[in-house]
Amino acid sequence: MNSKDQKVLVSSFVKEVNEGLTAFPKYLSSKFFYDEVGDELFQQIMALPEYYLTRAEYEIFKTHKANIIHHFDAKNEGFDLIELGAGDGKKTKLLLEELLQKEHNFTYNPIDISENAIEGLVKDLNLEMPNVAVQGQIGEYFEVLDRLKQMSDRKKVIMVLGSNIGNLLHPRAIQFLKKLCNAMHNDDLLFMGFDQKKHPQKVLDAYNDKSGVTAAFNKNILARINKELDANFNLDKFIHWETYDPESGTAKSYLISKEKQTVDINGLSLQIYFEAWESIHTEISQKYDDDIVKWLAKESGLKIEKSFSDKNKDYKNYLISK
Ligand code: AVJ
Repeated sequence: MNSKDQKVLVSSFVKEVNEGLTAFPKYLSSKFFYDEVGDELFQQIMALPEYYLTRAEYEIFKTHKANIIHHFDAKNEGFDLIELGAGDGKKTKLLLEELLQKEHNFTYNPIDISENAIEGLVKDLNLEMPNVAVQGQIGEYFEVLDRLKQMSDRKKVIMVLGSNIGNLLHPRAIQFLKKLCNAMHNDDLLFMGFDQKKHPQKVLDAYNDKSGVTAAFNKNILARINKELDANFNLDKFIHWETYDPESGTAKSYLISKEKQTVDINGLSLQIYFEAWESIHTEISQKYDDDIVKWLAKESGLKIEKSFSDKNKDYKNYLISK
């Protein structure tokens, strides 16, 4: 990552940790989960029996890859595939393989907030698929969008997989989609994953697995503050807590202080007080249905062209146009 990107990310971490932990009620942004340890824990989450999302999307790609990539490049004129929040790219590789096999002319541009993830993915692809033109970028969604417009004037297909959009509450999701719409030309496409509403227990289990990986993932944000901002959070003094509201479709993660305590964040010259059972809100994972996705699209000047679902109907990918 170039040093400017690095500085932007570091300063947003400092600023937002400061803001979130001095606010009432306290919060931290889930985008800060993904350092090296967080990336590794998220890999473990994707392999958990309870975390159905990754497998569902993988199944959709396996089953419908020919149809999906046909839509990406229906005119066979070539295009740039841009992926926001690419992570390890495991599911995307299914599509890349298919694109290669059908001899489409394309480039792949993965973008992620984690430098570690992007470096790994680019290295990986250069080895496994040397014929794919890959260009990785580090950045946050909203900031990267401003760069999108200036990219080539070929057709663009922008992917946001894994239900990553679920980290945004609807008003922010609409802001994000509007920006995407604004960066798109008429022929460009969005291809997005939206986790669907389902039995509330299944959602709760996915975010509160028996083996405690998700708890460790959530608490890692405190470990990261300890490391990067010279703080002394005792992780054993917090519990991971998950809620799901079937009416709004919003799953929320919290860290809850088991006792009254004080934490020093030396890097911010800050002392944080916790009452017993006070919470830090760390993540939302929104669940959707067709009506909600349709509404989000309409509010953002977009329309749904097609959707693909897994057999269980747990998860859907939507092709969206301007
Ligand atoms: C990567 C944001 C889609 O919300 O399902 C997994 C992250 N958090 N377990 C999700 C996550 C806890 C994940 N996203």
